Amino acid sequence: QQQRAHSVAIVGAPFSKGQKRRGVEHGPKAIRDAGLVGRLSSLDCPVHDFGDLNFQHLDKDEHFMQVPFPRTVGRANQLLSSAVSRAVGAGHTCVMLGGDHSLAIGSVEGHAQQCPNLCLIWVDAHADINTPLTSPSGNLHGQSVAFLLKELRDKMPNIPGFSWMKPFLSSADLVYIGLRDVDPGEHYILKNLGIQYFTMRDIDRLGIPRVMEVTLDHLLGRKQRPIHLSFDIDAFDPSLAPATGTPVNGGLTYREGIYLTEEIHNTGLLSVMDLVEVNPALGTSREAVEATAAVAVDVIASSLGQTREGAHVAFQEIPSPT
Ligand code: Z70
Ligand code: MN
Ligand code: MN
Ligand code: MN
Repeated sequence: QQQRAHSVAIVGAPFSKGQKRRGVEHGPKAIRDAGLVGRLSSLDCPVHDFGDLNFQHLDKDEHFMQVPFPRTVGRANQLLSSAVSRAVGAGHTCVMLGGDHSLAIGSVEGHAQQCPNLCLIWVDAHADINTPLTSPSGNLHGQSVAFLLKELRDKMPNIPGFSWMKPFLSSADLVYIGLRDVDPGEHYILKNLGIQYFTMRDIDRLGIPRVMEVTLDHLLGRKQRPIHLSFDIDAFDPSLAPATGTPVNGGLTYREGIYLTEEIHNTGLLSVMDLVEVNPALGTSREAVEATAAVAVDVIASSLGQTREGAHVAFQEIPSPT
């Protein structure tokens, strides 16, 4: 029942060029300042904080179609990919702190180098599956999944900065949870590829326990495989996580988010987790920023084994007064 906690590697990714608002590069610091390392250590996880990656902004980086900073985003993801691959290869469960959600390209790619049979759970208000030809904004954080999927290979132009990677994921190996702001092109892609997804309406109808049951059955069935959890903080309701670039009303409750991550922990298969889009510059107050970061720490801890029923890490017996 009680599994031995794996060691955890923390990789900070202070990067914001996948979208147009500044501040999300300070997400890793906000999440660490909210006590991440202490919380994971108290779960009996040996924690290795690899610190923050050092991303370069490339000077000559013209738009590609309407996509800004393609080479800068591509290079950042290449660097992140090798960091995640190294952490997983060393036997750690890896937690990537963003930064914007374009970082999932490198995080999932690096994970797949070590675990080619991984599956992906994308928890987000958004589907992030635009191609450069469907994207209304051009922003790469709204396109991450399109880079990963083999089924979209022929729909993706050659974007400068991304020649180092090839799509590797099948659409059957992906499930979305929490969607409520999906662009028309994205909706067409989801339906056309038959991707399994649960919108907030589905969660209203089924309840989060059933959603997790179907999600895990769809991805794992009878076969065990590593899980990549890509968690965009904007999946939560903005009342809980206001400090983010694109808040959308009607998101996950705190208890839905915790239940979701407890169920992922209980599989024993979580291998890499991204926690992205915490933007400390967008809170209306210091309290709003700290609340957002605290929720981020809570879902990371829950994914890695914190339980609401408590744990007897420090106890082998009930202390006697004598
Ligand atoms: C929109 C786009 C997005 C996050 C916004 C928004 C995408 N679908 N993702 N905020 N985290 O621009 O593609
Ligand atoms: Mn456990
Ligand atoms: Mn996202
Ligand atoms: Mn989002």
